[in-house]
Amino acid sequence: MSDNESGDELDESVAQSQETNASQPGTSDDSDEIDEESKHRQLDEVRENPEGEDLTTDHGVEVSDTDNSLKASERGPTLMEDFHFREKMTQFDHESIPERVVHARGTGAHGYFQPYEDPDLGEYGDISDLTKAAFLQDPDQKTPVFVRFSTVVGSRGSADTVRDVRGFATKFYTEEGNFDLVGNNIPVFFIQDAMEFPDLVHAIKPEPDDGMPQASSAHDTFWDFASLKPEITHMLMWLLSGRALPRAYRMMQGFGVHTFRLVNEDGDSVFVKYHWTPKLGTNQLVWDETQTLAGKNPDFNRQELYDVIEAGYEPEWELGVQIFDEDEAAEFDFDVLDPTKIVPERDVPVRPIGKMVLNETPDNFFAETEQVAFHPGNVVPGIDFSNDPLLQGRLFSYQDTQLNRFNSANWDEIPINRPLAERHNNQRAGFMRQEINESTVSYKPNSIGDDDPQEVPEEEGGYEHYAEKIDGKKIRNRSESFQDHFGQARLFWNSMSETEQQNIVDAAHFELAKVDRPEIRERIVYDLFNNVDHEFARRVAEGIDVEPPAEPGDELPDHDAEDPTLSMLNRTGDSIETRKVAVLVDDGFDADHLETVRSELEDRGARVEVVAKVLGDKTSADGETVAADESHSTAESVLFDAVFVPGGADNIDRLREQGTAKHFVAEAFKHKKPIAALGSGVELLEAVELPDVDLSGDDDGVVSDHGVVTGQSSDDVTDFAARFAEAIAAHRHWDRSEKSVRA
Ligand code: HDE
Repeated sequence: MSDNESGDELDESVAQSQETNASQPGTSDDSDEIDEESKHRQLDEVRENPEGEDLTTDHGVEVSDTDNSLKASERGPTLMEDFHFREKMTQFDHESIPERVVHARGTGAHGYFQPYEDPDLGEYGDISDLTKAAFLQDPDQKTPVFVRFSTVVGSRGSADTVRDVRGFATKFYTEEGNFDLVGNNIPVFFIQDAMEFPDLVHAIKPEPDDGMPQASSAHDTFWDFASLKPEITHMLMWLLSGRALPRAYRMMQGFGVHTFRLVNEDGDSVFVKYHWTPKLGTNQLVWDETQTLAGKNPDFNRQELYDVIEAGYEPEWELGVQIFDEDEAAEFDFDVLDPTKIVPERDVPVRPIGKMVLNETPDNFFAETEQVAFHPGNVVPGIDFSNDPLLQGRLFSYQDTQLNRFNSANWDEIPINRPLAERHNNQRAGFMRQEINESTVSYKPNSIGDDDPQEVPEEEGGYEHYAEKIDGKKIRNRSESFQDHFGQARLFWNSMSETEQQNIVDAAHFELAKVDRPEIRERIVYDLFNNVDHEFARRVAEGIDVEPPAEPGDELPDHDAEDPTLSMLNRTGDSIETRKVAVLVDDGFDADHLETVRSELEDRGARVEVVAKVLGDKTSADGETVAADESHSTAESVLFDAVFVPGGADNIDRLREQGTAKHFVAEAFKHKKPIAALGSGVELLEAVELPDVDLSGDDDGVVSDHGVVTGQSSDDVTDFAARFAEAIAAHRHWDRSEKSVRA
């Protein structure tokens, strides 16, 4: 029996549940106002919790034995009449649904969106002059959201830390209906027209003959396609950069990619580009680290999202908009309808309008994360589309793909997809229809039902498409204004720091070295990269057995423009909140070192874990005990952002004998992570022989060199911890590039 339904209360509970269904979901408290909790209240109506309950069939019959099928005699065949067996097995046989054709692997979280507080900020905050969208107006209103982050290429069970674009899809449950902002963490796309999407995806997915490689672009068919599609070049630059290796979902930007429209009460429209900016900075993993992580914890990004939210942190992004009108758009040297282009922030700054906070993980992965279905066509009054041919194609594809995933047009009735806004129309039927629609008629016009439900005039909230004037010939072509394929790829390259440029070259070496056919590698170097930057093309060529081009490409853009906002190293942020720090200990450690550094880092929001060779209590030099959170068999440096070695002579004698402890430090060093050691802890660093690093902290007070922070036991441990925190905030210490040790 479910929660409050004991047998003799049945009549009443049926009546109650009918009443609940009749009122609109999420508003069963009789209020029309949407608040942060509205979606949770709506979901509460379908929650089931087996705690303390009896086992039943799907039809509510209590089950006496769920381990043995019903047989004709003790050792005889199973009987067809065993309804419990049939139901259990049928449910099992049908419990998988098709995975998403792209973005199959993902994870999600609940939260809210809130417009910024101060309308007096003028240029910032208040955008009521630009859009009438209700959820963007009131700084006191929190609109519930569900966000799903994803990789694109890999299948549902693939690793999180592959080189790939990340999806960043947000469903806003607004009072005017659902608005889905289905974006990515990279602001441009591979292709310019939706017609090319099946070809792109076929090329990048595992090759059709052998189904390999999984979740990777590093293979012949992708680079073959790329080499024949110069429009892809700008996207390739982003894909080869650290953007494709995010440290965490909470540390990546998001972009709407396309140009959209905002429309105000008067029907005036401006163009808009959406930006999500993470509060914790935009940070990446190191390539070698991503590969190790894919084995050590293929769920790394998913796990982290759950870990931090469940530990009480609330990942936050700022929503910003770039606004420009048609006249301004006409002045740009690219077409704003071309999704392979950004609107550079140096030309149109991003204007912050609100924040999104994620604060709750799903209760059920399938019901929420797997079944959430996004559709860029879900817009609310005040938000409209542009004619970007990629966006236009998406407006068809997402609805269509949900039919494939859910086998029914009623996917919008599934709890996670259900709007909080009221829904009334003449759609009545189809597979898995949930609603019981009460009226006699299901058509319009009708006289029997007073012609309800009624259309709503635009002034009263009815959605009206922006009345854009269109005048032209029906034509299948690619606009001339979409033909500059290298200008912004060059802008991106020029805007990178030397470290980032080197990372791009290294990534290209890996990707293209995986391409067997030399002619494909050549085309990439000569037809694409040599039109971005001649030196870049030569550097790539040298690593992949291609003759470096002697001359720059014919289409090399005639500019050296830069935009510092494009460099991730300008966006690392200065917070160490949610960074994960390992403390390596064994018996005999210095408890003051551990506790002071731990509390200093935790005060700044970091997560600190004690790592020892084996699990169990470790005893300090003074006889205090601390429990190891992880052992060397489960915790590797790749699972942490930084490592600290406290002093204690016995502690270090023991750690020095542990290959795994030395490996931990060496690997962290190789991955450019902050490392800190106090007092005799420095001896472990010496034992690892970190190249070219000043470890003199044990003589000269606290020293921080290339992200390695060392100090003497007599130093102010608080000050030492502050220096370590600075090194952690810097995230990765790229100046170690030439100094890596082989872990
Ligand atoms: Fe998607 N895309 N896409 N895409 N996309 C899907 O829809 C598609 C594009 C994006 O977490 C699919 O429900 C076409 C750009 C995200 O559930 C599918 C084209 C951007 C997600 C589909 C694009 C995206 C998807 C697969 C080119 C960034 C995951 C399953 C015309 C602005 C949503 C599904 C989630 C998912 C089609 C291009 C983002 C097949 C045809 C550009 C974040 O409908």
